[in-house]
Amino acid sequence: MSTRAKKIWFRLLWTMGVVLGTAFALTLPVEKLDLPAPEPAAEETAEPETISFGDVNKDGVLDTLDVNALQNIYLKGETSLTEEELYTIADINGDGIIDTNDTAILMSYLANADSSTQSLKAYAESYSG
Ligand SMILES: [Ca+2]
Ligand SMILES: [Ca+2]
Repeated sequence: MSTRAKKIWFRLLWTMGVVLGTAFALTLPVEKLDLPAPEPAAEETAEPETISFGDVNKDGVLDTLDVNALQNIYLKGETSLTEEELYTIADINGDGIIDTNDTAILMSYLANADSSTQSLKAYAESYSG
């Protein structure tokens, strides 16, 4: 290897060393920085959904519109609910099928139950036709 080649080679290594050394030095202070803890996420201020079970049209109220919406599911296949919601919201008797039995319970609940003291879910569980 000629002297000239050695010089070039040395210079190349030296440059790499400087670059790597600088890069390494730059990473150190960042790691040592005492970063403040991230702000805790803001508390959810949205109102919790009080009515969801049986609120098939999702307007926050249990009424005959939900009976209609329920009927639309099995009569027309129309609903704004996702498949998951169908079975958590619209399957009133929890048998895995959306049908007239669910409408019957919902209608009976609207006609007979005191919604301030009894939830639709509790009513459906005690409903025997
Ligand atoms: Ca509703
Ligand atoms: Ca059902």
